[in-house]
Amino acid sequence: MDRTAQLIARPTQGGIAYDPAVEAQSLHARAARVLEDNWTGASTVPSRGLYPHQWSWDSAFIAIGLRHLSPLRAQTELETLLDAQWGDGRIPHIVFNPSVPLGAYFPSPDFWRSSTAGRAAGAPRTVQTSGIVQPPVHALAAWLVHCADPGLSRARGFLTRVYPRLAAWHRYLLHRRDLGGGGLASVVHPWEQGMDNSPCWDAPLTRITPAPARSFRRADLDHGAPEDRPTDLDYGRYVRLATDYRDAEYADGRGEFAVEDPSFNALLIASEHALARIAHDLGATGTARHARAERLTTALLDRLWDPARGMFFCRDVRSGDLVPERSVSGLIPLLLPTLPREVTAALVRTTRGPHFGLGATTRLVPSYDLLGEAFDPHRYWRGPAWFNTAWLLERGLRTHGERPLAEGLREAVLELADTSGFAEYVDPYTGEACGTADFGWTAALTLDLLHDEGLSDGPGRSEETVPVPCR
Ligand code: 9WN
Repeated sequence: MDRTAQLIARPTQGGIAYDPAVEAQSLHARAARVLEDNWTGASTVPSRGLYPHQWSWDSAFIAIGLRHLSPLRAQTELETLLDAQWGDGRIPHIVFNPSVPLGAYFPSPDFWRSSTAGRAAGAPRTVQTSGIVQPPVHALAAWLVHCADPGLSRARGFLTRVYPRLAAWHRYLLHRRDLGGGGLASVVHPWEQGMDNSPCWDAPLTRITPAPARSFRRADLDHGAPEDRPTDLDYGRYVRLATDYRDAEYADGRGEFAVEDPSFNALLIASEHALARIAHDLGATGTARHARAERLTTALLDRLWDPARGMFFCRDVRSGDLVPERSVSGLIPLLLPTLPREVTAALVRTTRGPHFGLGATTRLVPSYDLLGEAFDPHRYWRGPAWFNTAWLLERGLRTHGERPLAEGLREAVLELADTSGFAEYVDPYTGEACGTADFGWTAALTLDLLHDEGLSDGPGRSEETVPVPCR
């Protein structure tokens, strides 16, 4: 029996019969239990305590795992999120659950005031949301969810209903968020990129006057270890940026923080390829979308690639400079199928090299440079390893034919998800659990990798010409 089978259901003595009590303890069953416990009836919370609402990119990753348990629930997860989309196309980073007390998470709905401050941008009236966004993993997730059960998807008109919304979402990012004018989307808040406290934001954030500490109350410190969470100074800056954006009625282009990020844009490109496949499934050609994805890939290379350092970097749009911090974000474009061969080869070298140590010094790829001055193996996005970035890199390595490295990473994800109790993140060297336990995307992506065995890969696979398997 191979390792995956053991993790799905550990056999009793003799390896033939399955004891249900033992099976109930299997990694698969425990991951499914986390998703069941975090399900609220229409969507899944990242964590019952720390993050008790629906988060945008969490839901996309969660749907990718949920499709193996219930394709219907996975479709519903994405549909619930898309029901909260704004008229201008943005998908908000949080959809608030009205039955959760206001004090359970900060910033709460009364801070964002989406239905009033967001009116000009077309915020929905029936549901309260934040006004910022998160990385566009959604079209990729929608395609993978469709592939889990195309019959159910067609019977429910899933792709027909989500396609125009996803297209509007990409239009928003490509038109309203091209703040640098070079074709890439910018984030206007560190929370938008998803790696909140990354050292990449330190320099751009120095321009921001923090909101006074007494003007807000952090709820995150009630749950996480304070020494692992962002500092009060950083939080004051996050609050100031969000306040200013809200007070400008969420109009884009005026704020002092605007950054082009490699991972955010790589996910947009991957999702644009997925939208092309969705369009194709609905009877269109998808060619224009693949072409747009290629133009975006060229812009990503032109604006964010550094050949000397062998990885991508953020560009601070307000100063015009690249931010010289090495973040896992700069490796995630490996996900893209049509990068030049020398770029993918350099990315693989950097991933294995001293700054990230994959297959050498680290068990999972750290969120930030092991040799960077700001490295801290436990502080939020300043060194620990997250499971969603590992999943994206595993996919990228496999896309480019790096099978042994991909397999090693997959095995490490499964083992550390198991031993850490589906931790939010782990120490990249030791795998020690950090943050909250029973974290939604950790469980979901564990399930996905458990189901992933035996998928094809290969160098130079073109998503445009090869009939793409549903992955
Ligand atoms: C702010 C929910 C989210 C993730 C982010 C992660 C963290 C929120 C916070 O939790 O961000 O959005 O309060 O720190 O950084 O990636 O989506 O799991």
